[in-house]
Amino acid sequence: MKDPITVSITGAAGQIGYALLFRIASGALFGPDQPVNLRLIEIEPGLKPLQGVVMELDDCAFPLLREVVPTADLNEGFRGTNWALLVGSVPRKAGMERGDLLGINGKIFTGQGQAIAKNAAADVRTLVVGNPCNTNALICAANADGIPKDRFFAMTRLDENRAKSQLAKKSGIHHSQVTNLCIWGNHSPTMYPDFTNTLIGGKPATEVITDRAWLEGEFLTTVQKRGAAIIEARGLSSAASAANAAIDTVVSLVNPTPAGDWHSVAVYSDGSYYGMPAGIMTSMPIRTVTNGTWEVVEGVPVSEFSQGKIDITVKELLEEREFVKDLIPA
Ligand code: NAX
Repeated sequence: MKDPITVSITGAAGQIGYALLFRIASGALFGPDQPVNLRLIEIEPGLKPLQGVVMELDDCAFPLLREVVPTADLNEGFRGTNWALLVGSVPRKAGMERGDLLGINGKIFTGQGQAIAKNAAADVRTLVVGNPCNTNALICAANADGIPKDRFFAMTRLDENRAKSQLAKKSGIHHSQVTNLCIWGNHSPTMYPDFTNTLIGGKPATEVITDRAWLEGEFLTTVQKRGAAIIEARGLSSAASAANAAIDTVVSLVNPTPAGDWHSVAVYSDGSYYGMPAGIMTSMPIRTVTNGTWEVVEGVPVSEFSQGKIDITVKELLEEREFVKDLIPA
């Protein structure tokens, strides 16, 4: 039997947590022969509901699940962890400005970055889901002394999956046939789902769907506003699809990417790709080479239309960084 992989999850008693833990425990991240330990992190008021979730995990008797540690202590929560999934954060409330939210949540990620650096396994990788996830990931990486920046990620996979599903519906071709779809920039309504390089059944999406006005209009806004549409319909924000996207992200980062394709995840920009400024976490086309090594896919054509959209989302990332500059050590 293999040694277990330890996964830490913050916000474990929240709705994404509830959709995520049981899939991880049943082998969705690392496969059917890989045992896992779960370290479940909550704030004090979340510990009681978390206790109930742990009871349910017990009651599943998952063959792959080894140790489960519920805790509000960050040192204990990140001890020996191989994958930190940072889901917990404070939701935006009425009357709260974007800057307020960035400030409140930003502070969470300074402490978590420090605790990861102090306690995690040498190979730790961190995926931030809690919003605003790109900038939270930037703060976390900046405060995790000694951990290379290329081990931090922020989730834009839900946007990629949403975009693929919309293109599949419009074209009548199954979503498994939609490839090469990159989300550029921020996980926010400014993100840009790049249909110009997407393939549907191996053909350019722009040849399969000839309604350019739909691609540049309704398609983009549907994907960008999908989160709000789900809240409107369900009365709650996306949870199962967000958990699924977190799983897809990790699976895509531990397994080599199929030849010619790429996947979307926000990574730390060092300024060398696609004119992205250095020092932001921005979504780009990523290819996993081996478990632990990934690269930005170079040479993806960026049309004038695409560049205009990328500029908007990058501007927003720079503004977010400015809001939280006090939380980013030089
Ligand atoms: P919930 O409010 O259901 O759960 C959040 C949980 O986090 C709560 O149990 C809370 O007690 C806990 N928490 C708060 N602060 C914490 C801290 N400092 N340490 C540990 N736990 C803490 O929210 P949920 O629907 O699960 O969403 C979680 C986050 O994911 C939100 O920030 C949300 O905006 C974000 N999302 C990100 C998405 C993405 O694509 N990147 C999509 C889905 C989702 O909107």
